[in-house]
Amino acid sequence: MAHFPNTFGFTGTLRPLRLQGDIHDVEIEGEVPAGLDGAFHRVHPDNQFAPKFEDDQFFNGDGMVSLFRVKDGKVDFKQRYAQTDKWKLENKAGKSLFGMYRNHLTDDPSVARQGRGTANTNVLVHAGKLYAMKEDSPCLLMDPNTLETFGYTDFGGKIESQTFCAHPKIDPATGNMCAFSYMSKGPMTHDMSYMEISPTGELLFEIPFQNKYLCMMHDFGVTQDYAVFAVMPLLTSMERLEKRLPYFGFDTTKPVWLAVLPRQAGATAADMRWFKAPSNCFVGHVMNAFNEGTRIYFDHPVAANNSFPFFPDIHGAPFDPIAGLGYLSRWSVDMASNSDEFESIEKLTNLADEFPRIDDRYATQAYRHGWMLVMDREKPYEGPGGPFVGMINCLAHIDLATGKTKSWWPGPQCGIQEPCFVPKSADAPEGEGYVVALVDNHVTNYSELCFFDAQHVDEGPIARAKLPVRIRQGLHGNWSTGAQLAGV
Ligand code: V55
Ligand code: FE
Repeated sequence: MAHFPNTFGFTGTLRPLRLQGDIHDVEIEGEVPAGLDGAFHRVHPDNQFAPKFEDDQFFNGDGMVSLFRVKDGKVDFKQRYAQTDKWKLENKAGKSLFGMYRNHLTDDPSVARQGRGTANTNVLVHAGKLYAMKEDSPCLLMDPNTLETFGYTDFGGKIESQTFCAHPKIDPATGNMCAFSYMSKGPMTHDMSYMEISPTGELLFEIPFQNKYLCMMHDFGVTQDYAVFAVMPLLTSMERLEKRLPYFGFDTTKPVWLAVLPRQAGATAADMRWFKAPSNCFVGHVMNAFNEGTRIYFDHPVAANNSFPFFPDIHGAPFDPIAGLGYLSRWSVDMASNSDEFESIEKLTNLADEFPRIDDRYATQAYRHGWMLVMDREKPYEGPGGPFVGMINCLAHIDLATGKTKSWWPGPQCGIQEPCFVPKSADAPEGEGYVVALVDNHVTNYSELCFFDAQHVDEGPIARAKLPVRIRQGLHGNWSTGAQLAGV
């Protein structure tokens, strides 16, 4: 019998969904562009069974993958669990066996030393497979069309790292997947690596290096010539696990670094440069990065202090929701400089934002268009709220050439999930196309996959695929074309 905890991580907007199923030809309002042929995959954490610990993190839920297949103006919906090793062991037992978020000390002895990965953070089609990713474990492969799970990959036995990030980038120039790992040699190791995977899914090279300190390494930047890592003190330690503290805690007294590694098969840790940020801060998801010669630009929301209330200050400071708001900023460093100082820091918007996205055909390159979710505290909210939900309430487009933003608010009952840009055609100019995003009504409990004209999001959706359920708050997702789905 399932009894989920009566805590805010499992009730209200964060009530588990756990629904696997199919809806053929979802009800549409408006018109889905007839020329669109592809799929939007996205994922959210959704515990298969009630958690062993009432205060467990939202981030520990089993990956639930949604697929919106778009073709001929129609949308088919499919949702399945990522069947990780953890999911299979627990499915067999009929209950949770693994304990708290990333704390193996809290696991049932029957699953000692078994993989704890949940594949709950990002899903992306590459080399004909759906890569389902969680940063503490290897990359899980699924069928992009059926959502059947194949299992973890070691890229043909070649990968040294035991983990794989949840934020790889595809370099449009080579088609390579650029990725990294942290705690690569197991929990609490300082080892990291940068790697590239070919368009056919072969590991091309892997460059090991050591991190400055043991912290969350969630996202990174890739330019044509460099891989860029923002290192911030969202720290962890064995001691925290032993004390059953939240896995990460934020330290406002430690420096923030930007580490830059040349993207070459022969590069080593000795080629890496470490630039010191002028002050402690919280770095969010990466919008894009690019370089002009040795000068590197790295765009991402930056907050004055910790953005994660569930990973508290290690010195006991109370969470500050205002200081935790991030603002898209451009950091610049120069590999030709002899100092470890930044060249410049530029705040690109006054909108508090997160979940930045681009036209991915411009990943690693100079670019003009960005999309992001905005936290507009002036807007009213009528739902029950919770971590991430209720506060993220607008979708915005930013034109980085002019600094102008356009935004759309779905109303007081709704939240929005991460947007994803879809080009109008393979050779359309940058930013010409659509943006898809799930809009969740926290009062009626229905979600809609909304389609926007990418540069006119302020005009509201041009079409809505209306689900008869509300999809739980998720993390990340990506668009793939009909050709990619066919494995071409
Ligand atoms: C994040 C999400 C995670 C995680 C670590 O948003 C960082 C950041 C869904 O899980 O494990
Ligand atoms: Fe993320």
